[in-house]
Amino acid sequence: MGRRVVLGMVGLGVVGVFAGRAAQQTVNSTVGTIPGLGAVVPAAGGFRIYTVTNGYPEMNPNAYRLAVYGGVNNELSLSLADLADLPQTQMTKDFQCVTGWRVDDVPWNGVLLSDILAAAGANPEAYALRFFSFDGVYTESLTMEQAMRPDVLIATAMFGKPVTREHGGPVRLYVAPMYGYKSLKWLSGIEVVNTVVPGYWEQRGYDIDAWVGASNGRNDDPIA
Ligand SMILES: Nc1nc2c(c(=O)[nH]1)N[C@H]1C(S)=C(S)[C@@H](COP(=O)(O)O)O[C@H]1N2
Ligand SMILES: [Mo]
Repeated sequence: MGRRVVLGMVGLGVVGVFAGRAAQQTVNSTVGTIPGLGAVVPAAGGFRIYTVTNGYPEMNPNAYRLAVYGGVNNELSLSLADLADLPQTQMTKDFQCVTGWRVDDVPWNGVLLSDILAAAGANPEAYALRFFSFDGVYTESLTMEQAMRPDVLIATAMFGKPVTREHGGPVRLYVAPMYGYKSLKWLSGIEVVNTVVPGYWEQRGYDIDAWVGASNGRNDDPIA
């Protein structure tokens, strides 16, 4: 296993708070104007089920692999059993879509993204990450600094049960302090890269740094 990734968190705070306020203003003026969401299906607990493809991709849990590659010492291809062997993290946190709906107090389980990056021996100098979905279309991005936060999870369970197919199972990303579009479903790959490549909605005008604003009643201080 690779060395632990150690990154300083200093310097995120002020920029994060400021960007959060700016993003909130953008959000207020864009609610209800997201194109291409298609059929939005209501689900348990107030979630809406989103997909930018025609449906929900299917994955045999035994065949599932999470690829971790790019700027790493050890490329990984993690089965669900491999993920279960890594340190497990639980957190109960809200989920909020940029369009306005929100689900309070969702219990999440999985592996911290930082623990996966440590297992891969990710280059701590690398600036960013790209995330890929086995739906073949959706992508996301985080900076390395964001990815190392203790509230960014590779989620294998929601509400105490394996992540369902419509919620992005068997494995999805959960970025607690940011709007739901950062929480990519049907996760298949994580690439360690040197520049941020904007994700699916970010290429369509949404903020790359999607901090949920304090004005929405959240407590997730970007400084964390
Ligand atoms: N692959 C994929 N991931 C995705 C999306 C999507 O359409 N496809 N929608 C995003 C958006 S905008 C939100 S709000 C959440 C919704 O999660 P849910 O469908 O589990 O409620 O998933 C995010 N991740
Ligand atoms: Mo969303």
